[in-house]
Amino acid sequence: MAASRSTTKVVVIGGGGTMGSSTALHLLRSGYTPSNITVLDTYPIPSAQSAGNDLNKIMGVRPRNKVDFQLSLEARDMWRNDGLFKEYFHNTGRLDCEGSEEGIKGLWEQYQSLVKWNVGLEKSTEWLDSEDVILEKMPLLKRENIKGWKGIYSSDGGWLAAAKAINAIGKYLEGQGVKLHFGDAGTFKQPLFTSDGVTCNGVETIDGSRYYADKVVLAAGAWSPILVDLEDQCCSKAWVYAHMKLSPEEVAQYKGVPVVYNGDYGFFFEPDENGVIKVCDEFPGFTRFKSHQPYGASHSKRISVPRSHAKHPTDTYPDASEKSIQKAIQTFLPQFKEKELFNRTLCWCTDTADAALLVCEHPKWKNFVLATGDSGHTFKLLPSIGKHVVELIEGNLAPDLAHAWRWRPGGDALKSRRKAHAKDLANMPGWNHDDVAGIEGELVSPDRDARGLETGLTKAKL
Ligand code: FSA
Repeated sequence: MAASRSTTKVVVIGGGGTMGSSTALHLLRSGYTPSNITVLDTYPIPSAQSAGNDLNKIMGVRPRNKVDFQLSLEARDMWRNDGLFKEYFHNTGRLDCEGSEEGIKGLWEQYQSLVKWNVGLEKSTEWLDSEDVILEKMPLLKRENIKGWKGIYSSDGGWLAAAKAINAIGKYLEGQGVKLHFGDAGTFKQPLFTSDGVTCNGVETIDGSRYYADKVVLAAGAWSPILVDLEDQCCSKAWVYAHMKLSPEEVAQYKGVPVVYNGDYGFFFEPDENGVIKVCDEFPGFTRFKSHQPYGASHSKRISVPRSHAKHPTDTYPDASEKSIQKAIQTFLPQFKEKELFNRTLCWCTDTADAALLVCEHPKWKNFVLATGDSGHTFKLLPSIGKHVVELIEGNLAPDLAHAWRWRPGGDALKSRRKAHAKDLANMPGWNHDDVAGIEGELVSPDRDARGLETGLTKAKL
């Protein structure tokens, strides 16, 4: 195995994002030769259009099954102990609360599933049965806003400095001599195949560059189902956030508070080193259905196409999101309800029907490996997920992981495990701030190549 690791060439598409950067890291750590690893991304690491390029993400063990459980513990261990990652884990604790009957029932089930494993979570996890005990954990909440709430407090949770952690991987990859290509030279156009037409041996990017390899990994997050036909197994959706800035006195008050989450309102994090708090609402996501033909599809189909905030920096989020973010602020942080919000942003993830990852070899294209289907909860696996992608590449992924992450068309990724269907951005006024002169996006009719992929101006703006 050692010899073949040193000679095997791997291309990672979307290597500037969460699953891609982790894959490149674990290839290096497994002994692959740096110059045999090629990372492609439209943007430098951390890719500006990756969901992982964010101020913070929630950390905490919230397994839905045994596979999730093992992965979460493995990742938690690396966030705590791995030299590359540990400075990005902020162990402030995590407070999940619910106020509705249904929400409390779900939370109680979650609590029971956490403590049943007998691996220490019963010590780090507390059931909070009243407003009083919730306020003990988070005295800055207002009693009148949390009437009837119950909660789970996880002392092992907190938040992850997401973009910084991916950036640390990027710097390491660069320092080790991994080949990095960004811009048009890093933007996927199509897989390349040997003369049998089914064995993938590389990738062509939109500038015409060709990168030949033994294995190709597609880890393009929300862009994955746009680039390659995934037979509707992934549905890309946007979630939103906004930032607010606290004064030094306010920062002093809020420093070190746990991440507070409520499924009916959203969540927020302690201020970062610049006094910035990120606030999110919680909802089933926004789709953006368009007619589009991913590589491998025989015709154009209706598919939710992400729109890169990086390429559309004047976009914000729908008017409806402003209302729900304000509602979250009034509930969690009422004293800040007059604060100016900035960096209102859409952030794209891709849901599978059962919210498990899609990490498998493409059933028709040998050596073309998928590492996608984040379903909104994969950032916490940044330190470790790439290890399992490498196991897949080497043909020794554990059977339970291989089963959970298998190619499995047929489910409803649009609904996924959400409470309701996602609304489409076409029906959500207020978010799209294209130049009215028609230079941007939708007003320009796209050039299309033979596969129907948008090319030229609008391709670059997907
Ligand atoms: O890891 C976690 O459970 C945090 S989820 C963060 C989030 O914004 C979700 O709240 C949202 O529903 C979507 O899945 C995107 O990620």
